[in-house]
Formats: sequence, structure tokens, C-alpha cells
Amino acid sequence: MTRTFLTKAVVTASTAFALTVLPGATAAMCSGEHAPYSEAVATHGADTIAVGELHLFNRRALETPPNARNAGGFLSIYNYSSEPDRLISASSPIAERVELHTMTMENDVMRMRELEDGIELPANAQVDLEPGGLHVMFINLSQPFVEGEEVPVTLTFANGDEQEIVLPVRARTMEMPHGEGHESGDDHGSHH
Ligand SMILES: [Cu+2]
Repeated sequence: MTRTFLTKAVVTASTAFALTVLPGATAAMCSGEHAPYSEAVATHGADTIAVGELHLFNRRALETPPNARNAGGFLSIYNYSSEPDRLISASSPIAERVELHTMTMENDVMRMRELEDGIELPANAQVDLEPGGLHVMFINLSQPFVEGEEVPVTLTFANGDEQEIVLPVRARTMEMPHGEGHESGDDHGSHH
């Protein structure tokens, strides 16, 4: 009888212990799911910018010739949210306007097209804006992109977030030449 009682007491104690531990464990799991900023930095690099649950990284633009009218901007966006989002517009003080573009192959020719509904950012996924694909298009530049300088651009998302970021300008030799069409303002202008 005494032993039974002791066993029960032990069970009760361990149950109580488990109950007090569980809420803490649950909280730890939640913070992990939401990928804290420190984790984003570790994953995507020290220049990561967190906008809510969107993480912006690998930001860059490519230098342009002095007389360039248009230029592309690039970055990667990881949407850590369980809800999809959308990059709906962009603007910059050094371009007359900024559009969101995609590049596709049509009859062996790369063509740019404006995405009027913006760029979809699926839940828990990464979208890369890069030469030859999705990009931010700066139209009618007021100044060329110079290596080592930074291009300011404000991004607006469907969830209401708006964020000004800069795109560090890199030398053209550092990326594949697919983005070449960006300098020929004549080519691009013909689509509009
Ligand atoms: Cu473009």
C-alpha cells in the first residue's frame, strides 16, 4: 500500500513536471518556425534586410554606360510567412519610373515584359530576381549606375509593407551577360 502510494506520487510529480516544461518547449518551436533575424543573417548573409517575414538579400545592380537610359536591379526574396505575398511596385529617385519585369525566350530572342500584377512571392519560398529572368527595371535614368555606388529603390508589397533599400552597383564582368539588353534603351523602349 505504501509502495503504491509512492509510485503514484512519483507519477503525479513527473506529470506536473511535464506540464510545466511543455509550454516552454512549444514557445521554442514557434520562434524557430518564424526564422528569427539572426537565423536569416546566417542563412542569407550579413546584408540581409528583414521586412516583416520577407527577407531581402543578394541585392545588386550592374554598372551601366554613361549614356544608359535603362538598367536592371536584382535581389533575392525569401518569404518565411505561411501566406503568399507579392512585390507589387517599385520606385526610385534616380529613375523616371521603375517597373517589375520578366525576361522570356521568344523565337530565340530574349524579350522583356512588364508584370503588371507584380512578382508573386509564394509562402515559405525564395524568389530570385537575376539577370536573364525577373528583375526590377529602372527606366529613364537620371544618372548612370557606377560601380561601388548604391542605387536607392523603394519596394512595395501587397501586405502593405514598403521598404527603401539600396542595390550596390557591381562591375558588369561579375555576372553573366544576359542582362545586356538593359543598356540598350532603344530595344527596351520598343516594348512600351
Ligand atoms: Cu526590363
